[in-house]
Amino acid sequence: MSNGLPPSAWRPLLDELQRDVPFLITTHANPEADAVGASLGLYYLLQKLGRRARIVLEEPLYDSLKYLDPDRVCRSYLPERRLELLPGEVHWLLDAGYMHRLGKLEEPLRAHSMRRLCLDHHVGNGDGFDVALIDTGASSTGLLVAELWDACGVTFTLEAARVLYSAIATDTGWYRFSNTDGRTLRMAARFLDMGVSSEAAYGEYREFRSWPAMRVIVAAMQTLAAKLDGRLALFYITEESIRREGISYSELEGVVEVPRIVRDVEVIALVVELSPTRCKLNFRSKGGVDVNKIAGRFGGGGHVRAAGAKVEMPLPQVLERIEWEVAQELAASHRSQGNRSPDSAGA
Ligand SMILES: [Mn+2]
Repeated sequence: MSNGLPPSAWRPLLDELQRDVPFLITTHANPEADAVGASLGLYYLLQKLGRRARIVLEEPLYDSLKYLDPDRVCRSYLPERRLELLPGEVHWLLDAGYMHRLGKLEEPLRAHSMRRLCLDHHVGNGDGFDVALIDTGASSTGLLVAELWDACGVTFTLEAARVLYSAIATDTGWYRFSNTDGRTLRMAARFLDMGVSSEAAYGEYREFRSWPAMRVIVAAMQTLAAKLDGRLALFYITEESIRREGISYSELEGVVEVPRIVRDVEVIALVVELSPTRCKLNFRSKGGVDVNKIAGRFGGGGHVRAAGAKVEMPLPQVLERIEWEVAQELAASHRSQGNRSPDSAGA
């Protein structure tokens, strides 16, 4: 049974918290609920410790995540591109181990020499940070922030419990993915015991869409094609359908997950047409295929099981290219696993 890191692992970060300096909390570009929830969880902890802290995101918080931040703590660097640092301010990066994951916020932060801390659960070397605590065994950064509360000996507030519960739940696919372990569930149980509502958290995360968004989703489902013997689920959303229904992109969050329910699907690709020459790609993997690699060939990236990219290419061309790239990757992954006999592939 693992309850996480040994107490000594927290020492360097606890030492940082001894100093009365302001903290600038940041996370990766396009932040999801773990990135935002962990940032807020850390913000509330620093507040409780009597430290000055603020959160600056690259872009304004997505509409779909505003429920996490009722006090409107999160600020954004874009669109004004202004960032004035406080004397002695310490930079704390969450849910990413590389400065380049900050997107457009990287440059202004690199322009200043400041103390840099990193707390993350991704594979990454944490290079260039004065203190980097990277635990790839943690299901989420939210869990690590929660464990930091414990390491500080501070009792959770309800507002912190709420955001950390959502952070952890999101990164574990609401306790379905392979990173769901006892360490994670024991922490989640404490939040539920405090009065966090699992039902409300899920409702805010997923059940927030409008009927116009549902119509766009229905149109998208009608494009869903079983490619490569049904192992690739490929579908798209046209710019025209988004414009006609007048919805925001944040309402399309999670639509890529829908084809997961098909048994034979190994890779899911959803293409969102942004303009006649520009598309956004979303990839998911259910099995052995590394979609981070596939997204990389389109100039994007992410994780092994979830990745994305933006490309300057018309929709029909993107669809063709995706099928080709996924075919290569499926062939490579099955060669290396040797888990599929030629006749089980089906026709
Ligand atoms: Mn995360």
